[in-house]
Amino acid sequence: MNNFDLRIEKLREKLPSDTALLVTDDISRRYFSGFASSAGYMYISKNTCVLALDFRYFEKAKIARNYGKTAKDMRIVEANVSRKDIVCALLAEDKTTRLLYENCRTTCKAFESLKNDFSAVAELVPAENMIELLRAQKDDHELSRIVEAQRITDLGFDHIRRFIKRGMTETEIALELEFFMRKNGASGLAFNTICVSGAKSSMPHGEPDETVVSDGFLTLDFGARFDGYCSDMTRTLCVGKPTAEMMKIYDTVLAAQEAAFSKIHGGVCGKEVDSAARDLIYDAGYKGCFGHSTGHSLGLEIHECPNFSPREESKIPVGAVLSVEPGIYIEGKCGVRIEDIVFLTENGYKNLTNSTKDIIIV
Ligand SMILES: [Mn+2]
Repeated sequence: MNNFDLRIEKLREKLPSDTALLVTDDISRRYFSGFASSAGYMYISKNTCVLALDFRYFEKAKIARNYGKTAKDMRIVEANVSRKDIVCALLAEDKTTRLLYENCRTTCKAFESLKNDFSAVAELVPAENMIELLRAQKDDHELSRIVEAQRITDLGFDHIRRFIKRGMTETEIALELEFFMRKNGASGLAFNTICVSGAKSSMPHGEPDETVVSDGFLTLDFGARFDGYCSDMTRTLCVGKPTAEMMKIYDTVLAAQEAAFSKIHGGVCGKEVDSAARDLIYDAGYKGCFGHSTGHSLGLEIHECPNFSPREESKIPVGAVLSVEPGIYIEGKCGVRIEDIVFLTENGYKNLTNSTKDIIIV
């Protein structure tokens, strides 16, 4: 049994005996099968696991399985007849009439197609967040990929902090960072790089453009992708000498991150971590200047559940990987965000980000 087989086994523990799951989402399918494709589906029941792929992926998947890169206890079939025919035959074999579907990841149109295909033979049951709950706890295979993605990201920061000069454009800096990470092993980006300077740093999700970098903060929020897994980090640098007010903002964000860290351990309630950071920022006089959550889970997707947010009532499990990214944003003026990613353990956490947080003055 490899990691993918174990994920399928964990899912089976949650599946009622008379129920099968139809996995249609690209990410969910990759999570259980180990194979990435832009189309296809999986049928998983207590006794059966089938991955159906079209001609474009069939040969590639067979090779991947021969190299041990996919689940072993899984049949790979070529989808050369309709999904309806293949899945109805599997349902009949299993004598199952309840089919779970990914209601959180199904469009209205795709749901119509599910109804057309299966409502005559099975009851369609929403899976709700069953898969997402499993994905919240990363296994060693996943953790090693996130660690490697973050290693490349840290390397990228070490490079770019020396590269940045007054007079460059934001786009120029973002491109250099992205090219460097690709050259150093990233298979792609986890998300579009944020590189915002001066007054634009007040926009948490501002985009790099032809703005020329001059005096003020410069926020870089970026991440490499490695074998499908994301990393995520933010550092705010200062171009020119920071004013006393700028240093106060920077130090407050740093202290807020420390306050969040002090609460983190496996089983902590998500909103408890958020309020540690948020209260510190508000108490320092920046109420209304921190309008996003303190952190989010990440893995195959850059934003996963659960979160460190004011609305997160659930307990964050051991094995979860989340960002810790408080910020202060003063509209029209400036902004600071500092972000690391952490792996939750029984008694605390391990910080997976290794870059310095001392203010860097360019
Ligand atoms: Mn983030």
